[in-house]
Amino acid sequence: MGEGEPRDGSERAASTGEPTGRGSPPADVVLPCLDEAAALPWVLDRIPAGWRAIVVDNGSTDGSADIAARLGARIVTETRTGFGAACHAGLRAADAEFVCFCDCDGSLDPALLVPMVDSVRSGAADLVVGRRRPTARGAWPPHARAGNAAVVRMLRRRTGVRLGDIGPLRAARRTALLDLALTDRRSGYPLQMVVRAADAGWRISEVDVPYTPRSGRSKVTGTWRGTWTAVRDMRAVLRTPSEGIR
Ligand SMILES: Nc1nc2c(ncn2[C@@H]2O[C@H](COP(=O)(O)OP(=O)(O)OP(=O)(O)O)[C@@H](O)[C@H]2O)c(=O)[nH]1
Ligand SMILES: [Mg+2]
Repeated sequence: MGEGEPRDGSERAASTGEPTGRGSPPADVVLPCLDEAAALPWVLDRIPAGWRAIVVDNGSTDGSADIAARLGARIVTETRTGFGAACHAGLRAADAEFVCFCDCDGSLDPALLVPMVDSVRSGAADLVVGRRRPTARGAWPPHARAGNAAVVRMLRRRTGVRLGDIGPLRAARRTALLDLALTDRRSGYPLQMVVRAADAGWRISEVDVPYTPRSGRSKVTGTWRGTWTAVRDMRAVLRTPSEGIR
């Protein structure tokens, strides 16, 4: 399958198994969404049974919010642009004991969140992060991987936490996440979550997750400029001393 080529739901489902959340505690899945009409049907179909999808519409002009509402998601509208603004609006709207985050572009399978939430529930970890493992060329362009690797090295120097990826697929307890009082509203949001969690003594664990080519148009990592902006946002997070961000 080539880069950017749309995949249909059956192919993705075959690669990762059927969605299942039965037997797991209900969780809310926050899905930041900026023009993801092409990906929404597959993404929402993969939300584990009994869980709630919270699609945070961040100024979409392609009808994403209507599509998501028709497919049964809760819609939250966030007018402030930025990945972090969308994620945080979703976190604030959530009310389940466990909150997950997942990109809404079809690159990550929300069904993979079930064991991640189980790990938090069992007390094995406070934050579980999916380490992206690309399944095809083009899923994760080399410049984006290089930027991510640099950020991971800086994270380790800053906190001692060893992660292979600042991945967007995550699970944690809702109240604990709110207590982190995250302030970044751009691309630094996922990194700030890890930094503050580390500073607060959370146990952070990582699991491998398949990363497939996104559906629709790339907004960040598909371009050098987008990647550079993301790395700049993340460096700003790492430069902020712990006392200054509490
Ligand atoms: N970049 C960006 N993404 C947003 C925003 N608001 C919501 N999103 C969503 O956040 C998720 C992650 O953004 P992506 O565009 O996939 O960013 P990425 O995965 O780093 O890079 P690409 O997939 O290559 O574009 C997607 O579901 C977007 O639709 C925003 O203001 N900026
Ligand atoms: Mg993406």
